[in-house]
Amino acid sequence: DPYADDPVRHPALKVNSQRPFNAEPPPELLTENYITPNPIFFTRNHLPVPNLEPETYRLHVVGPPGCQSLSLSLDDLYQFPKHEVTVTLQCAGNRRSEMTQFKEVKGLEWNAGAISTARWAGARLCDVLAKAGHQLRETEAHVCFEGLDSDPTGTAYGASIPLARAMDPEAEVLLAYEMNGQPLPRDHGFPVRVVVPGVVGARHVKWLGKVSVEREESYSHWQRRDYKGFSPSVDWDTVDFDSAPSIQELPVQSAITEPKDGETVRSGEVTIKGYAWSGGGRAIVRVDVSLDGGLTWQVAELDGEEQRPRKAWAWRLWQLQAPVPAGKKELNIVCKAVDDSYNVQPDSVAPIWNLRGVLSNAWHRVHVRVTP
Ligand code: MTE
Ligand code: MO
Repeated sequence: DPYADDPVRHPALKVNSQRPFNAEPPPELLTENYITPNPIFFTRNHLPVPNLEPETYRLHVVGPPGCQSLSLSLDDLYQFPKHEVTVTLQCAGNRRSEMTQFKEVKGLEWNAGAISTARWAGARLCDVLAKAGHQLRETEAHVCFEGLDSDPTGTAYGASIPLARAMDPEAEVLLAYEMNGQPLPRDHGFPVRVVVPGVVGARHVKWLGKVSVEREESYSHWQRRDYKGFSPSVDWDTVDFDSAPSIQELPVQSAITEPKDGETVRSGEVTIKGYAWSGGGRAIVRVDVSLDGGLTWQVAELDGEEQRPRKAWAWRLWQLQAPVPAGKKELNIVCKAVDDSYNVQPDSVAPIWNLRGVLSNAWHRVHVRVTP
């Protein structure tokens, strides 16, 4: 059993798949803290968790011809200026189960918990690439990452991001060795992972073994044959993965974490809580909440840290306390967020449904009963 050596996990996690391990925190725990505690941070593994020795760990940095190749130990990485940043990581498949309800898709049945926030620390990728003598600023180049996790044929997890993002100090791409002040937990990439603020989780390669600058995107299955969006009309017979760009920045997203779907709330006043986030550093400027399925709206209060323009890498938590309209027996609670480009969420799944169930960001809906 290649999974026999996987780490022990927190019992509160809702498990979607045991081998490989995929799990999300329950909604009410997800928004209990602005920073998600490490033990309940959602986990998305495609393969068994490697068991790496910090003493012998080496990161291979391979530049284009003319550049130096580096083999960096953990101590070597600690010599670079330590950079810290709070970043929300979201899987492209977050909220996939809502797409499934509309029409079958292929993928893990994530609810709204395939998203979490941590304070990450490590070396900036641009500093490490500069050390390798890397001065290219070609718009066509890519930085490819390879994990040290692999399948029985020896194929490793891999992904890439455009070189321009990697080289931009303002993009704050990290080779992270700390998560919330602790060494990375094994499930989250010990000893080193990539953190790409504002970009889909799939590019945040864990158990990082190799970084290389290439003319082409990563040839990994997960870069080329997965994590892409398609029209609702595309099915498994007609899909052409080469025709769509790889997902990088994610669209605006929000979800309700309290109350839960199917719950009973007391008449009088109801407290509604949730999260909102957008990709590419776009800040959340507003969250609208409806108690009547979207007929009328109220503006929620945004909690959490104030966001820097163009560098809003982390989510906002939000809440709304609202009187329950007299005589109501049930509430259809809906939320939708607006980012600082005035991007909005689509009102329903149908127009954004896709065969892989990614980019699921329709208005989030929760139905509750009211006790008289
Ligand atoms: N990196 C490696 N090496 N192997 C993986 O399976 N999964 C990716 C990414 N990095 C993965 C990986 C995906 S799809 C996501 S959403 C994030 O890691 C999840 O990170 P987390 O488990 O720390 O939440
Ligand atoms: Mo993911």
